[in-house]
Amino acid sequence: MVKVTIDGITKEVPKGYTVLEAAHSIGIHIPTLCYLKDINQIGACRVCLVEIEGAKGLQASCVYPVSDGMVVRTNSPKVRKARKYNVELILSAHDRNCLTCVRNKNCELQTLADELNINEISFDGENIHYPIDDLSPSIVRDPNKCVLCRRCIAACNEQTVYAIGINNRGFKSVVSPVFGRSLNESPCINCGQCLISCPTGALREKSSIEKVWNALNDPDTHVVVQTAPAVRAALGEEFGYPIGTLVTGKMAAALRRLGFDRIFDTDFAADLTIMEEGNELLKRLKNGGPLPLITSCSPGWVKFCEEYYPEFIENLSSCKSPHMMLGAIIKTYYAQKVGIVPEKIFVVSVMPCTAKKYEIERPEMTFYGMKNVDAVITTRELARMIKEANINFNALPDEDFDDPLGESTGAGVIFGVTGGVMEAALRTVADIVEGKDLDTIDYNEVRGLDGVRESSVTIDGMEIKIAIANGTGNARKLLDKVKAGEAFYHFIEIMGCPGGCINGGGQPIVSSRVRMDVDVKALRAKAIYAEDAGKTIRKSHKNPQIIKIYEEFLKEPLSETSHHLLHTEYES
Ligand code: HC1
Repeated sequence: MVKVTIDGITKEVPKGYTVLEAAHSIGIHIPTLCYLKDINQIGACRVCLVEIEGAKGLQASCVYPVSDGMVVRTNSPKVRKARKYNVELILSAHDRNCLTCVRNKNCELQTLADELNINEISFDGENIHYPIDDLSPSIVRDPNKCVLCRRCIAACNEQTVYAIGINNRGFKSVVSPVFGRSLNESPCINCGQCLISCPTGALREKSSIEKVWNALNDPDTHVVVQTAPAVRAALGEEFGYPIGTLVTGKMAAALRRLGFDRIFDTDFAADLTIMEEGNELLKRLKNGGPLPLITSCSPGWVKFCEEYYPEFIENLSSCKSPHMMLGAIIKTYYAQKVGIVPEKIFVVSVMPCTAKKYEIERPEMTFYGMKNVDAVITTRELARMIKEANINFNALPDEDFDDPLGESTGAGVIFGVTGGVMEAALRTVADIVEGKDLDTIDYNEVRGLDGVRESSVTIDGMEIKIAIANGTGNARKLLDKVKAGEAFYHFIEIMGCPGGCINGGGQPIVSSRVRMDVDVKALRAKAIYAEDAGKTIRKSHKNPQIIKIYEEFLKEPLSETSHHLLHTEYES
């Protein structure tokens, strides 16, 4: 520990802390812009400047280490003037169309300008107008709103994708893929981790809101919506609920008020995935491979695999992701039940993920020439639609999903957090192999938020080696070990985003300041496990509607119908 005095308060703080962390730990707020805890700590924006006795000039507190006896001033006239000057300079080159910006009221630059009492901008700025890159199916890049903080670059590097960097020099500096290309021409995996790291509106999702309104407004179209497991654990944040509040019932009610004809749950299809993928695992174990079986429900991860680890493509599960499965089931099984031709059905998926927008456009994601899913909106876009429709979300009653594809188990909901697919699969595979309803439901060995987790479970005397990676940076570490022959697993779960879908690129954006205090992933994960624990049925194969759909339609896991509707192939 070292003793520091900040703004007259003397305290002991851990050695190795930065001045920013030390100030924060004693309740003194220093404004920041480029700083993002654990991701970007580079002192580039000069907003967190402080005066340090004995140091030459003002120092960036986010990178300056504390030392014993240090005396710091975070709020002197000199500091305030420098901060204001620096933010004014940033604003002078910024597209200030705040009222129509997707980040209006959730923009860290806007908050800074307000907190620093900036009423006018003393500089003209360069005002170079850059073209907007909207060619990616997932992410729109608007360099006119970029503050060059590099948080997006750090997040992308953390994913080991390296799709973007700084190009050009001086006033012409711009964050973009190499040679100023479009994101669509880069190795971007569409995960959106850049987007949820951006303090402004320089990165946003490609909106499908209009497309969904058009479908809802068409009396000849039967519009069916499904919601991913992780959405319910985060949507409430857009309406002022604390992080980690479950709003499953209000979400279903809001979707009904928006005019969707049926409200189904992707969790049902997560149960269906377990039936198919669990049996695929058993088949591969019996036939000797290819092993490891690697999950394929995260489209960001699948793209990463194709781009960087094509030798593992044969290991990917042939199962389509749950929402794609549900799309196919809605347009066949459900369509037959309600007597509507599939061409008249429009399926909307509400996802915590920007890569799902790309996934639905993949040629592999069709069946009998039809698209599985017609539109994907993110959690944030759903919140915008609810606000646009003037629905008082907080006053809504809790309502249920519709039958028959709204019924799900605890196993389905835990898909939303890293380790969840593995745990759900184990709950079912263990019962199948042992031929009984086992008491084991919670597999605590696969839970947690560590980037890579390895374990083994013994089922009916057979040891199954398993591993879990979340975030493609961690997937890389794990796969490199497998490639080098340093590790062997039968079954691997990989999710493209750190923490899994709860932290997907389509989830509500939490400011850098809040992220200093709160483990967003842990709180949302807790909500997901709470929903699981509260379910009466917690194993996928016990879902009555899953049993029924196999009896009435699919016949058995890995059947011919399953093969046509629920499985796909990836080419190397
Ligand atoms: Fe996911 Fe999935 S859990 S991919 O991780 O398998 O996005 O939430 O919907 O499809 O079920 C995401 C979440 C989601 C699918 C499921």
